[in-house]
Amino acid sequence: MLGFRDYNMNKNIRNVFLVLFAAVLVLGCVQQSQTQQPQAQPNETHAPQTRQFSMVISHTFYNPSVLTVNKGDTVVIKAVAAPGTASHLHGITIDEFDVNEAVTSEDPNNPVVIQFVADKEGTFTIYCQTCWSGPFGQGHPPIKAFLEVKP
Ligand SMILES: [Cu+2]
Repeated sequence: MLGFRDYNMNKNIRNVFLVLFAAVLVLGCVQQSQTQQPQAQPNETHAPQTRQFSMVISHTFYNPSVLTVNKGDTVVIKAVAAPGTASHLHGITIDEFDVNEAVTSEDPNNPVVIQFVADKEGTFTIYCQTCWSGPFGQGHPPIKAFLEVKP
C-alpha cells in the first residue's frame, strides 16, 4: 500500500522523467534539422564549372577513355591525333550533344578545341564518326570513350 507521501514522490519522479523525455525529443529534432540542412542545398557543391580535358586519339583508342563531369558543367576537350595519324581523320562524335568534329592536328600546342555544356545527365558514348567518313571508311576500328555526366 502506498501512503500519500509515497504517491507524491512517485509523481515527482514521473514529472522529472517527463521533462527529461521532452528535452531529449527537442534536442533530437534540433540535431536532425541541423544535419539535414546541407543536403537541402546540393547545388552549392555542384556549381557549374568549366572542365578541361586533353585528349589524344590513337588508331584504336582514346586517351583518356572516360571523361567525368557534373550536369551543367562546360566541357572543353583539347584534342589531337596521335603522331602519324592525322590522315585517319580521327575525331570526336557525341550524338547527344551535337558534337562531330574531325581532329587532324597532331600538335599538342595547336589542338582542336571542342566545347559544349553538359546539360543532360547519363553516360554518353564518344566515338569517331569522322574516322568512318575518312580514308579507312567503315574499316577503321570503332574507337570509343565515354562521357559521364553526374547529377
Ligand atoms: Cu585511325
